Amino acid sequence: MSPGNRGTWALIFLLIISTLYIEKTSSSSLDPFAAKKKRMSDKVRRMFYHAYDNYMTYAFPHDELKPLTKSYTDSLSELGNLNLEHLPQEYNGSALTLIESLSSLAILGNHTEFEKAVLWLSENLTFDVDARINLFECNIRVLGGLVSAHILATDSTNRLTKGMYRNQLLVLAEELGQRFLPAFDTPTGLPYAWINLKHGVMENETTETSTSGCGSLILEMGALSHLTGDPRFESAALRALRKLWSMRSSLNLLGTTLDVETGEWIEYSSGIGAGVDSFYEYLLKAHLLFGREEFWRMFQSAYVAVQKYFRHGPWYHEADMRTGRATYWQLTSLQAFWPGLQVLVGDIAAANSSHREFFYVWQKFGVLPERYLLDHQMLHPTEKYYPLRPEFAESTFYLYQATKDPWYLEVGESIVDSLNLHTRVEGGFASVRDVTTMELEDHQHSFFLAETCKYLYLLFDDSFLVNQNYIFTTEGHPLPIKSSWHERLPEAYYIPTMTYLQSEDQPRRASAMSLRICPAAMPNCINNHHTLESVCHIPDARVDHRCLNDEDCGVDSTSCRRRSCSMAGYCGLWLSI
Ligand code: DMJ
Repeated sequence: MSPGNRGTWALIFLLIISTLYIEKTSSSSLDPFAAKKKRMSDKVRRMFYHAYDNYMTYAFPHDELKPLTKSYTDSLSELGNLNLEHLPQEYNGSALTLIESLSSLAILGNHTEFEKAVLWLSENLTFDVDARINLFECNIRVLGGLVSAHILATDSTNRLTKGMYRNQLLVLAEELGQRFLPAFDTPTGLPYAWINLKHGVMENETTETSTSGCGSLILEMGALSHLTGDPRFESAALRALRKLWSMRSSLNLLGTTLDVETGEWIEYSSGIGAGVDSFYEYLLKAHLLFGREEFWRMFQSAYVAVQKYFRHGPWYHEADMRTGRATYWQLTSLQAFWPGLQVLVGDIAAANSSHREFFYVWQKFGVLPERYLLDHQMLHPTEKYYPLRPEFAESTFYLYQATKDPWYLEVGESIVDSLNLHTRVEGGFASVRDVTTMELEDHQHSFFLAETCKYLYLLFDDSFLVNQNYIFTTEGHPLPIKSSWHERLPEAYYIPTMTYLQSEDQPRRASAMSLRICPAAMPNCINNHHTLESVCHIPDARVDHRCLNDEDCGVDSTSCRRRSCSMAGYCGLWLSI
């Protein structure tokens, strides 16, 4: 070996030794708890990149990855399109999974990939395509993904883009928002569920839509109006939401599907799952993001009605909006977001008890089945699938944020293990077709990158949340809470023991995750947030709790169950609902 070679080998040897030393000292300097969190966040990071890299290799710029065959699907026009009608001939995708990954890349601190993605999208993405898309899906995934990434790109603390950013994502978002507007041109203001991005509403288009379809547009479209100064997006979404709310029954319940031309309900039965879920979520989050009391009032009434008519212990069944009578007794995978929403509202005990039931079902099957029949204690015969949904991980993240109980980290670890065991394949992560056999399906949904991986990562590493308060859209895209977007920040947000920052965009710690949101009508909770009343509480008509009939009784604050009048004339939890 020549002296030159010897020198090179010595240098390589020294480098290896010092790298090993740095790794050893940096992980051993962490306490076991922090080391575990670090190990888990690294594991989730690797999951995200396994899904992302495979998408970029085999599917980009198409919409989603087919991980089993290492190919792609242009699925934007298929989302929500159960009958696969009017599929486009000339559509080659909109890089849906890349758009959905932007905010996750930002959270993982991957500036290079974020910047590359922004450049590609600004040079190549167009919405002038002859594709019929579902307004709700396109709004939460594409518009939400773009708007959130735009805000993150312009936030100097993230340093995501090195001076190359000239609002390209906002320009794209605005173009998309404009293409949404014709959908709202109905006598009721309720938008069509489907719109062709190039040609607008198609002839003979179905007039049927869902409650979540027209009631969960306000975050993305409202944010777009705030960012562009064009009020049309927010107005359209707000008009639809107000109309929808005006259609509630005297019990403050809504149905699941309706007609946008007539404003009549089609399906009167509803719950907190499919077709309705994000409607509730957006009432509360719109209040947090825009600070409007109107949203809070709607949410409060809607939430109380859910607790009163759908809740049965830790479970939620469905009920007829007109009578409040139970219709279907089912647990669905989508319902698992509810405990997370309850954390935002301060109902931690209720959130915890439902979350435990979902975990029980998760453990029973290894993942959450799409539908489980509570009354028969069996799986729904045709809905045995698990398409990598995020809702249970999402609630686990919120509950850990609120309680810091390490048990939720164990739940998170068990989710991560199950996903790796059952759904990880060489070409990405595949959906489960049947939870009883763990047979896989050739589809990696974009929300796996936008939500599932993101919530799991944030569960173990929440450093992204330290300097800024965010709400997460229903697709997991973060939007910062800025006082400049607030119509009026209600007093109920302010807790005197907190140290408030003074900058314009962050005048106070208004995080729904670190503080509990109190009903505005309950001033006590401002001073002592440990003795918060549950938001579902409705006092009995008389202070001595005497009654003539059930109508004189309210809702119990701890269990959120409706009290009824006993034969002796006292309000109490005598009968289960
Ligand atoms: C996501 O697209 C959103 O969370 C939506 O609100 C409903 N669920 C899917 C993922 O399960």
